[in-house]
Amino acid sequence: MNWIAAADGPLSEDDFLKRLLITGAAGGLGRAMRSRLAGFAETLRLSDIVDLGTAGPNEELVVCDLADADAVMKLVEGCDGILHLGGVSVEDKFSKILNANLLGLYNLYEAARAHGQPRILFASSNHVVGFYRQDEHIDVKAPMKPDGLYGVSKCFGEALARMYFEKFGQETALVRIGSCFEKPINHRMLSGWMSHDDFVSLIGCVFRTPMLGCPIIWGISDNDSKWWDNSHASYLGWKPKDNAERYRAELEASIPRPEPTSALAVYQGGMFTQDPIFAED
Ligand code: NAI
Ligand code: 15L
Repeated sequence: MNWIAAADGPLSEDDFLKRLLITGAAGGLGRAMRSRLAGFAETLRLSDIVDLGTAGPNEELVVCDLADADAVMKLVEGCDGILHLGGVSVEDKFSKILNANLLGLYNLYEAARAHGQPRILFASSNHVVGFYRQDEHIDVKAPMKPDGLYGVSKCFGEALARMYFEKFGQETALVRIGSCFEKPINHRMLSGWMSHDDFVSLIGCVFRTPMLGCPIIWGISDNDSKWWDNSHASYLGWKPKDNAERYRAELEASIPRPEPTSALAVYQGGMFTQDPIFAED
């Protein structure tokens, strides 16, 4: 079986997971990870609330709503790792965020508790600290400053994971992803961008390290411009290799630099800081 090199070299057979659950597998990141993680486990169990297409050779497909506790209990059974990408991924009505990101996460942790505590990588977000300014450099000790209800739901997720770690020893990597897309698409992303390849190598480190604990990790590539310090997590051996700087010239030629007073240029969370509280129907 083939596995993409993680920190310093290929994983040995012993490092393979039997069954890795990927929630949110139909989403942008889920689709990017689906093929890249094919060799990471004997079986990939892919789940989403929407259709997932046709199963590949080592894939199991499960359509379910994270808010459905019984379905999530079955979903997690038999898995020895969980890459949790599922949920509402931008600002939205509170009822939607509540179901997917709060209730859904509670269901996932209860299912993990019932089924041998598989290690979890939780896709948290830079929006837990979105109201820090771009001229501030912070580490994981900085108090949260969420920039909307979506950011608050990720704060909840980090707190929930921490409680399950302290109370039950459930290990989770809390990855505060900056902007994980094919390439940075605005000036703000020159600081917060993480390449898909660097995310894959981070996933490798998280599931390979003998003792994970419950660290917060900034999900960013090795960008020249950085707001966040990952030095506390060096024990994971993660060495991101890409650098958003490579795209600066292309970006500057294609879009104007934002006004210095615009939220896009002022806050780490960019335009998320300007979102309203969306009204329920
Ligand atoms: P996405 O919105 O493309 O994918 C999320 C997936 O979750 C969707 O396929 C959606 O159908 C599924 N989902 C939503 N509600 C659900 C429910 N109740 N039950 C089951 N599935 C449900 O988002 P993307 O970009 O793929 O992000 C994945 C994760 O990473 C999200 O949790 C997001 O908050 C987090 N993240 C992503 C960043 C990025 O740059 N792509 C940055 C920071 C965090
Ligand atoms: C996020 O948390 C979102 O899920 C993603 O769609 C991007 O908007 C990203 O943050 C970002 O801040 O660029």
